[in-house]
Amino acid sequence: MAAPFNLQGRLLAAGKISKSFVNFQNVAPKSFRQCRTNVRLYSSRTENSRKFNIKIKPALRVTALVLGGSYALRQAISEWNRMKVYAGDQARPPHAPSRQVRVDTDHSGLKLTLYQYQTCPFCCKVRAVLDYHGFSYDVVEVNSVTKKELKWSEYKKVPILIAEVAGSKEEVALHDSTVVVSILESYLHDRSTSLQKLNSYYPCLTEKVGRKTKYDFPNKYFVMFQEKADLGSTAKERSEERKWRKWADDHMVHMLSPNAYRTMRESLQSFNYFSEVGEWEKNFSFFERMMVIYVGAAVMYVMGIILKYKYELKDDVRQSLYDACNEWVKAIGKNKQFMGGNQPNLADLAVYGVLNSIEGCAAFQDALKNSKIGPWYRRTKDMVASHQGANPLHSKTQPSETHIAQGKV
Ligand SMILES: N[C@@H](CCC(=O)N[C@@H](CS)C(=O)NCC(=O)O)C(=O)O
Repeated sequence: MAAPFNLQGRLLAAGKISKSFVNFQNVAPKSFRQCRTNVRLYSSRTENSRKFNIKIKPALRVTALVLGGSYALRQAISEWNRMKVYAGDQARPPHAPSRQVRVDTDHSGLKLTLYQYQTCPFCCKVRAVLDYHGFSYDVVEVNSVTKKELKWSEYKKVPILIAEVAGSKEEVALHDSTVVVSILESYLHDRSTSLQKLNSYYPCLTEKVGRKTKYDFPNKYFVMFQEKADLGSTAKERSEERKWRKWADDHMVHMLSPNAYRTMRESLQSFNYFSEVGEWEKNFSFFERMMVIYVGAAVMYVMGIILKYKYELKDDVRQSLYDACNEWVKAIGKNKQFMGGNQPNLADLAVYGVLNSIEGCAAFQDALKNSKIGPWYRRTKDMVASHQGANPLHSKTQPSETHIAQGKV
């Protein structure tokens, strides 16, 4: 076949450009013609309106001005309200907490409200950090079907943590479990930087994929701290901590669905467990609850199979779960209690949170029996339940006007 001699044809043949590029090139001149027509139309319209303008009566002008002005004002107010809603400000309606966690020794000065699903692994991660550090907080259980508790928020995922410095009346809505954890940790190390400021260090990139919005927070594994802050760990340890926090999100979490919903029977058992600990009886009507349990179990059984292939789990998905558990225990090493040494670090709490979400499922019991994770899991659970990380809340730098030379842990 003769080689095409136009440039487009050559590039296409050489694979340097795609067919869609060529298609775009082909429509471009048409759009350009359309564009020129539009310009002509526009200029004749402005010409007409100029003539009309000359004849317009003053009263008519005032009316137009008032109408136009009030329309603009209404638009501005609704835009302002929308922004307030997004910032999770006054527009967030009060929700009676489903549960309140109170820790006597909490001196953080923060009023926290967690919007969550009880057994969502990302929410469990956040609760692990809140409990370990001994924060008091309110929990608002979100109805996963109607999501009515999140109507005020543009971000429709859980967890969302609303944080308010006591007495300030200014609250900030923190999104994404990893960002929430990094912000809380940063705050514990330096209370001179406001939560709003800390939140601004984690910009959110959004991307529309079909009807869904994807969120990305490129900084999320970094804890922000002042240059001179003593974090009690080396840069290498912090890099290791980041690596395993990411592993918890990108690997361990993908073990959950194929294992918790491995068979229809297991899927139903898992959903009944979620219903029990999530107090669905309180949060759903009877029919909603039955629908979520039975339809949810069936849907998630199918999803479990899809996810098994997507994340390339072994034929026996349990084996992949055991492998992940053993990989984690191996990463901690024989001489350490936790990855963080004598105390759990954020990676310990992340892996713990993820596994904690399926604690009542058969998959978790099997993992305890057939992998080496048990002793570490129980140690971490004890540390979390007894708020062993609460001390930093008292010993942190007090709010001050000092420099902000934040770095990344
Ligand atoms: N990367 C997010 C993921 C959060 C997420 O996907 N949460 C799920 C619940 S487990 C959710 O809210 N999905 C949306 C829905 O239920 O409609 C995080 O770490 O917080």
